[in-house]
Amino acid sequence: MAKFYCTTPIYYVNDRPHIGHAYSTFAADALVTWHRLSGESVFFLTGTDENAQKNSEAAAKRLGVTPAETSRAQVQAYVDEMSAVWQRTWDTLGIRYDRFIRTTEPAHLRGVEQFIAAVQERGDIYKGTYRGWYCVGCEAFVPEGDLVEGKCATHLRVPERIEEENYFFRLAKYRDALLAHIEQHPEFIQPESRRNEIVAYIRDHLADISISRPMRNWGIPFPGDPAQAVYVWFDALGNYLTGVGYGTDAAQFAQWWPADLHLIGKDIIKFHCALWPAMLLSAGIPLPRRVFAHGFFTIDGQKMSKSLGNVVDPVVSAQRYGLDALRFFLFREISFGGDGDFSEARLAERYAAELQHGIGNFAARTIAMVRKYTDGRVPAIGDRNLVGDVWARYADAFDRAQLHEALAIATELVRVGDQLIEQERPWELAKRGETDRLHRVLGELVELLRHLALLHAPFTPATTDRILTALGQEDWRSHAWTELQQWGRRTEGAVLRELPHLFPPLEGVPVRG
Ligand code: ME8
Repeated sequence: MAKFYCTTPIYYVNDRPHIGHAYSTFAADALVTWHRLSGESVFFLTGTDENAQKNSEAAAKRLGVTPAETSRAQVQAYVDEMSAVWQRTWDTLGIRYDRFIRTTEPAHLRGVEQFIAAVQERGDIYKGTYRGWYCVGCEAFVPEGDLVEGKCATHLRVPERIEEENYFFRLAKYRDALLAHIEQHPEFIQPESRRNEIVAYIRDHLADISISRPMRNWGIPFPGDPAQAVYVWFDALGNYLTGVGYGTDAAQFAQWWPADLHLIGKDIIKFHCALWPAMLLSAGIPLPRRVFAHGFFTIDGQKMSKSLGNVVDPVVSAQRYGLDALRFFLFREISFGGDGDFSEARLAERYAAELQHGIGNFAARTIAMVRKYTDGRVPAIGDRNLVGDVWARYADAFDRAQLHEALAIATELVRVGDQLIEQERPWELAKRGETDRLHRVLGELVELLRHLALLHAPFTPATTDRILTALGQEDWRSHAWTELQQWGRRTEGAVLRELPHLFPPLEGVPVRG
């Protein structure tokens, strides 16, 4: 059986999840749902990145003391509490992950130790002196030439000046091997535009990298030298291995590795497409099959930031609009892979036009007409296939991780259904007593609605369940997806149930103007 092992970034716990984090996690959930429904065995990993300096700074800030004054136990208590917030958020948002990994877990620590031992054995770690800048916002060493007026261009803060002895990883040694791998595996980095960016970076800028910092009160002790802490990215990237048993469960690891897809945002592509594969090459571990970097979105045209006060809490948005509506909006509005914008006014517009008056209306009308004209019993469904090549195009979009395309294909069926209703006007057929034709049309509408509900499953799972339950198909998950995709007679003779109001009108939400 084919397997699909998919990961999200593991998020820092120095703050609560916002809509950007939810976007990556919803995307992974949609992709994983598609693969799960396709009958593949799936492993979906997400979690929290806890050994970062920025987490210990956040803990100190919360306590109102300096980082130097906080104890390891205090930082641990903080990350315990915050990690639980993240996990609870994904639970509230219906994310069906298989494992939620925390990088402070003993199993992760063991795996990181084993990994570093393998890299050491290869002769790829040496002691040297690092002189330069470290940005805690990036959790990265910043080349002098990248500073703008002495500040990190992303975080607009002056980085820490560092001059210290620490351990280095021979990253530059892997330049040619990385370039060869990328050339031989064009699918490794997607979208393509990002691949070109990474190739240029590897070719022109790859240099050895410091992978330890002096141990303060936080981080994983460097094996054999507890006065140093493992550089956070060197431990965090390893979560993709330790999350499926590296260092603790060889059978599980053999079952899932290599990862089929690392889903990330474009901000962390260098770590995932240069440092990470080089680390794996050094340790003698096969590389992941694919890294897909989606774009970043702004909020009403502005960068999301605490100081602007425009940070969108996904749980609040889901409460206001409904979880399905939020997921639907994100993948309708933003091309997956490109940058975009999130705006509540646009969300409200799409909600009204495409959910309330689109899917909601079509489903309600179809079911109401069957209940009215045939006592709720689904008439015979003819052989005229009204979905055409929709499933083939949809599968192709998913194979390319083009989530917005897949969803756009799903929504096409609303138009097909609405047109059929307008052309045939079932109420007039009923009036004229054209029963055969009326029944044929109603059968086709029900079958269209069934396909429409299935196609929406990765995006609006609750809506899919509601529609399919009304069609008497509540056991749909126990059927093979390929069988469900056939145009056919599954619902013939079923007695339709009442459909709950799928997308009631929104009250008190902003309208553009
Ligand atoms: O970088 N638009 O964690 P992080 C879209 N711990 N996506 C966004 C976004 C936005 N405006 N803002 C954030 C880290 N994201 C590391 C990762 S992995 C081994 C370690 C998403 O908490 C996007 O997926 O800063 C981005 O890559 C991620 O959040 C960064 O999350």
